[in-house]
Amino acid sequence: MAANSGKSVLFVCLGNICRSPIAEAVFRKMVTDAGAVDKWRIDSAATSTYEIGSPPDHRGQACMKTHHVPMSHIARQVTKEDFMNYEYILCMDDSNMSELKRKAKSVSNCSAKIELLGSYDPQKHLIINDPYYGSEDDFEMVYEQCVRCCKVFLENNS
Ligand code: 6LJ
Repeated sequence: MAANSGKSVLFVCLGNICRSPIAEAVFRKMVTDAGAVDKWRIDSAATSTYEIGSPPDHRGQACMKTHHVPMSHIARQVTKEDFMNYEYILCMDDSNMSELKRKAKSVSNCSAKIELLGSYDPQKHLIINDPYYGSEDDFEMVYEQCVRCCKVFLENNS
């Protein structure tokens, strides 16, 4: 096998500008620091079309700068191919989950495991709430949840 030994994860939220690009960036940094970045395909996407083509929310960018986590992404919507090409699709809330399950029904060979990222939280905070109408503190909370969950997800897949 060449650069990629087959591990893959797609992080998904409503617009792909707040939560999922943070999760993607946090996970990529962890995997990079663990020396395993070549083993993984990592991306993020939206259930909606709301922000296709947009960079991450400026509050999330500020939060990532504070924590020295590189983040570079342009929002895109999930595709049918994503359901066949990713081993894991990790989403943030119940609304994301129902949208993904609904979309997966129109894919004949959906092999992805669709799960809540929060299901990996050792502190059992299951839902990662949409901070779009929230404050900087809400983005900080998203970041901290992503760190806890991504750490366990990576441990489970190492
Ligand atoms: C169709 C009607 C909605 C949101 C977001 C919320 C709203 C967002 C957003 C997350 C990421 C045309 C588009 C909702 C990016 C954009 C404003 C409305 C977009 C919603 C409900 C509760 C809490 C947050 N919707 N954009 N327009 N989250």
